[in-house]
Order: sequence, then C-alpha cells, then structure tokens
Amino acid sequence: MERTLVIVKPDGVQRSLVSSILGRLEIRGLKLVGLKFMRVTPELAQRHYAVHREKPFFGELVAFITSSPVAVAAFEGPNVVAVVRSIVGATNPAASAPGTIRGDLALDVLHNLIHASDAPDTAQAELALWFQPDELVTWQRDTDHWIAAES
Ligand code: IDP
Ligand code: MG
Repeated sequence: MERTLVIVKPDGVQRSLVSSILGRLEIRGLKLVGLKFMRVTPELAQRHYAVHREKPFFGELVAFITSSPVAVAAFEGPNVVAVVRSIVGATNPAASAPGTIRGDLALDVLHNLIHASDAPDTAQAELALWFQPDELVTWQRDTDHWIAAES
C-alpha cells in the first residue's frame, strides 16, 4: 500500500488549522501511519527542498519552513500520493480550485499551508528523511475493508 508525506507548514500551525487540514485527509479514508510535531532545522529544510535550491524563492522558503513548528504526518492508502495532491490543490492558491485545502484556506504561494509529496518515489525519499523507520506504524484499521477493497 502506498504512503505519502504531509507537512502542515508553520502558517497552518499558527492559524490553528492542523486538525482541519489533517482531518480532510483522514475523513477521505486515508490511514494515518505517522504523526509528529516538531521544529525544522535549517539542515532538514535544505535537504527537503534541495530540488528548489536554485530557485529565487529558496532562501525565503527555508526561512519560512523553519520559522515556527510544523506538524508532520504519513498517510497510507490506494493511490495516496495523487489523492492527497488533489485534495491539497495547485501550488499557487490563486489557481487552486475551491474545495481543495489551498483553494479554501490560502491566498499566497509561499504561505500555502501544506506540503505533500508529488510522486511515489519522492514520497519514499521524503518519508525516510522525516521519519525514523520505527516512527511509521503498520496497523489494521477495523474500517479498512469498508473504504477500499485492497485494504
Ligand atoms: P508544491 O508544494 O505544490 O509541491 P513546489 O513547486 O514543490 O510546490 O514548491 C515548494 C514550495 O515552495 C511551495 O509549496 C511554496 O511554499 C513555495 N513556492 C513555490 N513557488 C514559489 C514562488 O514562486 N514564490 C514563493 N514561494 C514559492
Ligand atoms: Mg513540491
């Protein structure tokens, strides 16, 4: 079963939106398999956003993600990477569809509330970066077979 990394960014934590944001993923039927609340070091921020290091916004992105605590979650489910990205919405909230997290709750491309892995291979790498193996919990949920046949 596929897994993905989700981060409620500092703006989501400061705006008391952690439960609202993670709740949208939970009520969709996705299974929580990891959860923690933490400060992000500059080293972790730079590794997480390494693909953007040549971008003009890299400095402000690292400053933003390290500015205040974040909530980090791992979710599991069928096609979870693509499903979560569709719930999150487009990177720039100005173009995010209503009904998505960013389209309903955000206005600014930097302060767009949530990170979600963009492909299964990046999800695996990001989960390994943010979670120790024993922090990810494999468990049977009693409702799994009501949510997806392959659970
Ligand atoms: P994503 O979060 O939708 O995957 P990416 O293109 O991977 O978007 O960019 C990572 C993060 O960098 C975005 O979520 C946003 O916070 C920030 N970002 C992206 N583009 C810009 C920009 O043009 N200006 C400022 N920040 C940006
Ligand atoms: Mg991205």
